[in-house]
Amino acid sequence: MAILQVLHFPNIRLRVKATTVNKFDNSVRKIVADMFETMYAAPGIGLAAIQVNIPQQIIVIDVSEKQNQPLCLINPKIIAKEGKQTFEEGCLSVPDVFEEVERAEKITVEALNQKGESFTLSTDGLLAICIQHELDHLIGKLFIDYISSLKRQRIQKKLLKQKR
Ligand code: GNR
Ligand code: NI
Repeated sequence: MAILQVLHFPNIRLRVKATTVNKFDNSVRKIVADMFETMYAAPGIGLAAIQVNIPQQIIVIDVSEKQNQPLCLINPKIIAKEGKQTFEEGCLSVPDVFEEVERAEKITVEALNQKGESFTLSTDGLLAICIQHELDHLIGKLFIDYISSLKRQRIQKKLLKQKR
């Protein structure tokens, strides 16, 4: 296993669209294992492969307090949404920035697990927020895209300054 480097905004690699996974071989298992290790080490409650420069539709999540409920979603699709909730979100790719984002309250998502088996999950609360945040990553979208462009520009300035 290995801890992978997480890309930071405004890296353009965070803006690519992930491709679907068609083969469930050792290389996918290795990516998933490394992503879990990277997410737990960060620590974070979710990670999309895009964030570690792997543009494939792979997500790992664990919103449990004890960080002992790993969830892997491959080629995920939201098939139902209901209601609205607002939460102050953060992102490993936008360090030290927290902003309120409005998302669906309840969702139903269809995905494949690491073995390539299909499953459906209906959920709400933080898990629903996290899944929606991660699905956005798969289409090159970040939570700061929901805030004003002025605020986003300020964040970009700050992060570029830190990088030097
Ligand atoms: O660790 C994370 N915390 C978090 C908090 C509120 C809303 C979403 C998240 S996901 C984030 C990890 C991450 O960047 N995943 O892409
Ligand atoms: Ni994120």
